[in-house]
Amino acid sequence: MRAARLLEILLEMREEMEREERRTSYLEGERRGGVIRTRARGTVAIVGDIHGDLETMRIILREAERKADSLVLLGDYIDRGPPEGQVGVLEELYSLKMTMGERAVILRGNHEPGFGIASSPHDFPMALRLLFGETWRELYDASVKLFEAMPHALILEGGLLALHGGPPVEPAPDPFTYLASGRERGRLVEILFNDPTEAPVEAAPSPRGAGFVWGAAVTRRALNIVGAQLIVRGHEAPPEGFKFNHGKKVVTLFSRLGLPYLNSRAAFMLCAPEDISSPESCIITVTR
Ligand SMILES: [Mn+2]
Repeated sequence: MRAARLLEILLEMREEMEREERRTSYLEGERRGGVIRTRARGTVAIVGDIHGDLETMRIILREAERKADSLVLLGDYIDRGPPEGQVGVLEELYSLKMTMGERAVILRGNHEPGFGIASSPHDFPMALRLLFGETWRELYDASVKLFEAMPHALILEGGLLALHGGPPVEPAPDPFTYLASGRERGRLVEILFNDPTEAPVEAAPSPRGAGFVWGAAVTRRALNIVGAQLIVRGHEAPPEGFKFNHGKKVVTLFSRLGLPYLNSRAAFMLCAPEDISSPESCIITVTR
């Protein structure tokens, strides 16, 4: 792909996502402050971290697009993959957004920098430089603006809460909406970085150096606040591509294969509304 084409894709996708944020309705519900809240029903496919693995992404999307009414991607599209793969994944996101519109929910992960929040290691800028030379900076700026336009949480009322990391650990009436105030930024960091723990704690600082690990009580509280039964998130790489926490109230999905990760399978979910109470029935794993 030429640099000019990539720039066009990044700008168009961002414009489309900004239009979505301005709309009064999204998926028969609403999209506000980076949170999509809807009662819409139907089969939903949920995809975890991709990190430039275009090949596995295409395998999963082929199946997902055929069987699902809507598609949710949990973030971490770039970094830690081959340069061509990272750019290819962005192109794939673009075509999903342009063909499926609102039915493609493209959430932000901690590897999509923006609002002063960034992850490391972050090799995406180097991937752009390798492929496009000195225009990398313009492409990178356009990428960050796109990432800032991405929503970071989806609430299917009565069903599931989807986000990249996890719920913020402090009690708050609305911990998920981000309207760019100081306190909310800390919560957005948590949404992108938090991990579940089975340790008997409410919460503890994360060994990642950003965010927290959260215990079962935080899961119960978050599900109560949003009126859902299940948290679906990415961010960790379980050996089998998925894992459960907190009595199967939290599912982790990792949807890419290959180094530097050591998981033997990639996983995604294909969930009809009636499957939410038995999430193990809708996990599909992929290997090469
Ligand atoms: Mn992550």
